[in-house]
Amino acid sequence: MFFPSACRLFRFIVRTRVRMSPNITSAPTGVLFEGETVEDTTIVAPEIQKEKPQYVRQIVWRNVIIFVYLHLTALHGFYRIFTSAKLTTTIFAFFLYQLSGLGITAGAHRLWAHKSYKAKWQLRLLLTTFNTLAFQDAVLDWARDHRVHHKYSETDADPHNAKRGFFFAHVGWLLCRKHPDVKQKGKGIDLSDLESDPILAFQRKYYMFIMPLICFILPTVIPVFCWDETWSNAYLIPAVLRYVVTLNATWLVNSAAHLFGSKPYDKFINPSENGGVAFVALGEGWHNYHHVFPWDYKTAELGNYRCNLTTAFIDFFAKIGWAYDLKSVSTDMVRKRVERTGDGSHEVWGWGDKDQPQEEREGAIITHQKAQ
Ligand code: ST9
Ligand code: ZN
Ligand code: ZN
Repeated sequence: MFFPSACRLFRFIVRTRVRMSPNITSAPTGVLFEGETVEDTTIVAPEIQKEKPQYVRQIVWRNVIIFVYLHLTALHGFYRIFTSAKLTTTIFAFFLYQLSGLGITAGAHRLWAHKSYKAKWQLRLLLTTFNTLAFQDAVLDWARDHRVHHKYSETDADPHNAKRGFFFAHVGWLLCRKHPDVKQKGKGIDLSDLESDPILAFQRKYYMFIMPLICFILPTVIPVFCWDETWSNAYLIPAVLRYVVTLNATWLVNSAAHLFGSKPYDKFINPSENGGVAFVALGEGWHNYHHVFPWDYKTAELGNYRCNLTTAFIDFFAKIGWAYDLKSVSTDMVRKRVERTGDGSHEVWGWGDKDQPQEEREGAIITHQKAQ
């Protein structure tokens, strides 16, 4: 038979060439010959195993201490609201919460991380100031993590992977070193658009000077000099309490809005529609929609500003020309997606929606009907 003898000849040639090679080692080739068996299957795998180091959670105790301190101090501030602080101080703190929130929602999130609209330098400067007031690290770092979050959602490469539980997604991810996958996958994310913005480069370069000034010093000094508040109340309420509230409102988007709520647009993903989170996070709780259409500047399908102050803010600046190229999703595109992957909880989008009740169709008044 030609075929077996040809095989034997080929094997002989290969083995002879191998023996003759000056660089040959005894390392296994992984190629099996007739009659050979593999005794230990793991022998071909070590190189592959070495590539992916085993992840061991490493707690950053410095961050644990700082966040515990901040939260306890914020509680003290909350107590002072009802005991000794002036009403103006509390109103001021609330106002700063809205401004710092907009620095995250309209700035870091919708403008920079998602490019869902464009902004003139005046608005970018304003948003960078608000963003620094929020102290969630430089926009460049925030947007890098957030782009990774969207691209690798609910995997080890997601910085606040909600599959690791509510606490990890909420704050735990800031208390330990990142999973190596976050850094590895993050390296593939294009940030050239943000790196070329001089305002963002300035913010990152001088962050450790401007952040303490805008986030803590000014909110403390203004109430003392403008309406005679005490130093401690000014520090505890508009500086620390306001900062901690804004942080938790933001973190709820990663925790609660990734775990609780309906999924009218895509039932196969974790992010959900959560009205409570949308309320505290200035319109960022409509998270099922947002993960399906991350480039919509409204981060929601809502046509109104209820629970979406950020959209009102962007629309206002679009009116005066500082915001432009606002991107949003057409009703038809939404409808198709709802029909394809929604969980059935989507509100009726209009006439003919599959969820429109029959009695509504029959009872509707249709005027000016076309003559038969
Ligand atoms: C904060 C952020 O709270 C909150 C963000 C929440 C996002 C929510 C999004 C939801 C939607 C929007 C809703 C808005 C709602 C707003 C409502 C408002 C009312 N890719 O990070 P390091 C590399 S911040 C590629 O130190 P460690 C890179 O080389 C609070 N590479 O990692 C980097 O060096 P460099 C205040 C990456 O050592 C190097 O690794 N801030 C990536 O594992 C080291 O990076 C804090 O408390 C990546 N994605 O440490 C600080 N990441 O930067 C907390 C890293 O020079 N953070 N690399 O290029 C830390 O202390 C540390 O980051 C750590 C990890 C301990 C957590
Ligand atoms: Zn998310
Ligand atoms: Zn997003």
